[in-house]
Amino acid sequence: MSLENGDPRPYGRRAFLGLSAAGFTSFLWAGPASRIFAPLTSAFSQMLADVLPVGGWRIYTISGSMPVFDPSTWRLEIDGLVRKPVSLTYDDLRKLPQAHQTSTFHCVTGWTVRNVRWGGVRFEQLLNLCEPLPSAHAIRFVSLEQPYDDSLTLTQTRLADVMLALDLDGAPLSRPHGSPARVVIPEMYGYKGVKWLTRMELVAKQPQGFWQKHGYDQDAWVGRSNGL
Ligand SMILES: Nc1nc2c(c(=O)[nH]1)N[C@H]1C(S)=C(S)[C@@H](COP(=O)(O)O)O[C@H]1N2
Ligand SMILES: [Mo]
Repeated sequence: MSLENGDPRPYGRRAFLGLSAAGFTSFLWAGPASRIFAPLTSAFSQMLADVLPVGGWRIYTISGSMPVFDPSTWRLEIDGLVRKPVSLTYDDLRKLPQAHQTSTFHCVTGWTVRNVRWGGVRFEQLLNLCEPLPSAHAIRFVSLEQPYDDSLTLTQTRLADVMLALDLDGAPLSRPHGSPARVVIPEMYGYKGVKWLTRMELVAKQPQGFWQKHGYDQDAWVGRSNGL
């Protein structure tokens, strides 16, 4: 998008890391080494990640802190353009039909994790509960980590391998990976996958999400968006 507009700013890996270094600090929390090395700038943690055994994942936050999941207070609010706003507990989500898949994860900065095993709930289940109004066109996903948000069209949430993940590689999501719930859309870059999800707002028009405000494409198709 930026290239078509003749905008010379270098989006993609360099700009992403540049923004992080400028203030959106990304920490490497995954391994024991994180206790020693955090806080670090994103660029440096990325270098370390290339040599440390963290299973291919780089743990990203925009705030440098990670929300804590408390099952007694956590809720997933589904509201906006719906007939029935709902407020779901973690148990409520677990009682819905659970789906499983293995897919590849791509971050726009260039790293990939293959054969990720996700478990969780298809969005169809959640849409059945809240009954979107005809005017609803997209879902805005809001993180407990403010101000991180992003959105998908309803059509995108109905792709066969898109889900609200609760499990990663056979275990409930860990805190660094976004416990208790994160959005998964393997066809798009990882920034569309909001971690520490707490709210789904049904909207008529897709708003600019956190990374869109910094120049990244709304549709983050792997290999086709301006991340390259
Ligand atoms: N709340 C929140 N969600 C987020 C991010 C973030 O910084 N904060 N980073 C996104 C990006 S750019 C990527 S690549 C993935 C990284 O997932 P991981 O931290 O589990 O490796 O989370 C996505 N979801
Ligand atoms: Mo990313």
